[in-house]
Amino acid sequence: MKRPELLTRLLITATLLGVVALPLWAWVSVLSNVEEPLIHASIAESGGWSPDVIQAKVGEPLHLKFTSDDVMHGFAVGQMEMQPVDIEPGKVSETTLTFTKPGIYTFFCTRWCGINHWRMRGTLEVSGEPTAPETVSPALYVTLGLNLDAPHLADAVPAEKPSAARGMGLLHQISNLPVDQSADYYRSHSPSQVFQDLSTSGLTDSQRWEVVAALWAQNTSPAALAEGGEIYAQNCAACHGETGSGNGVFADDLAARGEASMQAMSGSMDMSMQTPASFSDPQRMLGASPALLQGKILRGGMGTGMPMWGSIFTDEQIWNVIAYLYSFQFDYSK
Ligand code: HEC
Ligand SMILES: [Cu+2]
Repeated sequence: MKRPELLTRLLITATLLGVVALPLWAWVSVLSNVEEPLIHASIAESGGWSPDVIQAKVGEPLHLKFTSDDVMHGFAVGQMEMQPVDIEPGKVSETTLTFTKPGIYTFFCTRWCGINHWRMRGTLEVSGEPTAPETVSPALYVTLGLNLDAPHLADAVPAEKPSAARGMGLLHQISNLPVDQSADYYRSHSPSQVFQDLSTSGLTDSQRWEVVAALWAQNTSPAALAEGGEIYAQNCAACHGETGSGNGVFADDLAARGEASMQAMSGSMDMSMQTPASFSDPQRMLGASPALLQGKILRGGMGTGMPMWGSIFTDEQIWNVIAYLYSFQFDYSK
């Protein structure tokens, strides 16, 4: 290529850059700096989130700004690794999210702002192609065909809280116990079913319960129980009580408010308010398999005031909170 020709080309390129690219660049940067609308948070009775539907695209950062119209709220998106954002009255807080999968996400309030706190939920509609492979399998209660609404009371309960440590000793001593130590067996059986399965073991009733407690302890870990306990304290204790006995600070309000505080969902006309389930009731808890509790937690509703949590927590978080619920029944101390 001759020298003058090269120069001309360079000149033309530079001019084009100046004429087309620069303004384009300026325009794009103006566009991306457009003020995002402010998302207002207020207690559910005054409308909750406004707007309560947000759109986003896979792979494109979504910048959100919040303020509160009344008390302190919080923002988090279900099933997403993120730091919850505190939303205070008179202040603006912000966060940026990027999604890897399209779908309908649930965003929710992370601060107990009142009796209807858990109703403060909104929808995030994410469109586009997935950038990570998707693995969706049906929940275990669906695979097992469990009827979540059937009564599930245990027909036998232990005389006292069974010790997992003593059960662990028995598990190691006795070689041919008729139980299976797999996660599948644990998840699909209630403690009282396992107690029945142990009827040919030659153990006393209290020893059988101790073996059950050991199997339940084996299927979780101190770290998983700690995470489950944290989720419970933040999301469940206000209704179900710190000690699991169903007497949380909102339990009386729930019963008194009746219809008013019911979860808005189809079929809500048939709902009747109930006091939250007591996880310290052995008949109820020892008669429920982890799969059954998972179904109840995922689905919520139940014709009562139980919120649905399926779109909020990951599978692992739900198994951990279930493991924690059983700790109201079993003695896990060493
Ligand atoms: C707004 C109050 C409220 C909150 C918050 C709440 N629950 Fe419930 N829950 C209820 C009510 C009411 C019931 C129904 C009572 C019943 O069926 O006996 C229930 C029932 C349940 C049951 C079914 C128990 C059974 O044996 O049938 C499970 C499991 C459960 N809740 C777990 C949870 C978990 C885990 C959380 C937190 C992530 C939670 N709940 C948060 C009110 C609540
Ligand atoms: Cu709130």
